[in-house]
Amino acid sequence: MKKSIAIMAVGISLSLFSCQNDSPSLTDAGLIPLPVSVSNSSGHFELTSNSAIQLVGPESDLIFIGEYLAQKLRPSTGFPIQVGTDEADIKLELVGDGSGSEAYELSISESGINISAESEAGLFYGVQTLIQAFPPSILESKSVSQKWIVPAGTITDSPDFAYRGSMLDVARHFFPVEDVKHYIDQMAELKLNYLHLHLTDDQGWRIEIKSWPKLTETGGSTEVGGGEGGFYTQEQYADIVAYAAERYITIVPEVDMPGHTNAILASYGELNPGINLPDGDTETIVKSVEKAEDLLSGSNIDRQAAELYTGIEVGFSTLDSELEATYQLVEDVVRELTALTPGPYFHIGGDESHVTKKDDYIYFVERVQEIVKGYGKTSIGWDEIATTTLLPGNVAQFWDKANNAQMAKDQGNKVLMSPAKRAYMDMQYDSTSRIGLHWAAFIELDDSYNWDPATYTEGISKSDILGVEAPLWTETVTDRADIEYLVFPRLAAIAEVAWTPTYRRSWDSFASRIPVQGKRWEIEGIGFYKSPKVNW
Ligand code: TNX
Repeated sequence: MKKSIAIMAVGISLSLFSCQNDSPSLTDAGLIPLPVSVSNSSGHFELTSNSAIQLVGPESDLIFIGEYLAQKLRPSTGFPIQVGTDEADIKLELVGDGSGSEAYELSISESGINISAESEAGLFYGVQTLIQAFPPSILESKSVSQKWIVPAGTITDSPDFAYRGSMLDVARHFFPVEDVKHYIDQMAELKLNYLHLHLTDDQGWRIEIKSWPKLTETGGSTEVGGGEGGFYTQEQYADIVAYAAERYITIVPEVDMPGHTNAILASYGELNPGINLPDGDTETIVKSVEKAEDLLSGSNIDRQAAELYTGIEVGFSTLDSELEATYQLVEDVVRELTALTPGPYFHIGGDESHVTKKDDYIYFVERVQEIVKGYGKTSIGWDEIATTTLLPGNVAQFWDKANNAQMAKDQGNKVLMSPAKRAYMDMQYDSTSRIGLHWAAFIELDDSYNWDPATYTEGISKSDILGVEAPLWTETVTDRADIEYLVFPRLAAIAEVAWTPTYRRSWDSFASRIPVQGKRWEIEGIGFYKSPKVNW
């Protein structure tokens, strides 16, 4: 007992010492997500005007990472920070053939900094940690006169989950390419590696499909609230994919179907099984279910284009699963979109198809999985798809029903964890939040942090889980400021849930580190929500 008190006293005095000292320790640097292991040593590294970055490994592959780091360091320090193969005080080393894991090691001493990894992604994550180990002012865009010190120590780190994602709904409100790139930049700083783009919904179709041009001409022409909407040309989409890939982020495109398809039905009346818009009262959905069922059971459907929809009801639309033309559309869309998408996944939606009859839903989802497989991709779908027979390797994204996650597991398929009560960033923080919905919960910062994917849902354990994804639905989100208000700081919490092993995580630790991240966001001009749970 006495001994442990003595050890605690030494610990407290050491940490007081390190806080009061000019050069704080690595453990105080506000690293987010928290690395697996951080050990302090004495002293520090100082960046000077002679500092440079040495690439060890195939230069053509590493030059982007080296330049990325240099571009972060140059403006605030005013130092030239050359990047090349010459011996230098900051060394980025790719070990082996580059095909290894996302792990990295970062060691900082008086004489230099060394980041080594067995993959480029690992090196990139090491670079992110190094940037965080500098004072936040390193991110200033104009030169600041101060000493640029990094505390000495060693970090070894690797992610807990392979899939660490976020979703941006560009269908309810459209966001221009620059906003998506800005979002990607922020994701990269948090070591997230998948961006799921929800490209289509009742209110808008946001990706050019050359063989079905009216999808964007008509279907892309509006958005929630009646604004002008918009869409990405295939070139713009390819540009987003490439920009993300440079930051080790893989794009997952989603075409939501068979529900959430009013924009298709408004563009091509010949595909419409008779869906009309909900009329806005509280019984809307029920009524449209009944109506669509009547129409779907009729043999002589008078197919007419649906009206464009700018409201926020869900569950009123469906593709006609008995119509061959439906699958021609799906096949063409999957072909054109997968050709632009190097990543392994294609998201087929599958949620809230309330007006699709059960048998039709099953037939449709099973057939669409085959189409996606035919183009070499793995399907992801919202958890409802687990009520169908899943192809091996396909993934159910848990958002609502534990039962569906269980059905995916029982079929031997993996689950992507996006529980609405924890991971939905469109939920309000509390009743005073200026935008957001609250059908699932109010989600304060500690709520988005304090959960464990491996124990959240009964029956689903760690080995059943592909990873974690935080979606931002945008019914109430109209611009970049709105995105930032809902996403930050919660995305940082989710990033740590996905990266840092549970035994290393605690709310108190996160709450002590997030104010440093807040400083970084302030410098970067990110308008984040100042949660009252944190002493900013
Ligand atoms: C449910 S989550 C939806 C979305 C809405 C969201 C709003 C899911 C698969 N479907 O269509 O935008 O709630 O929070």
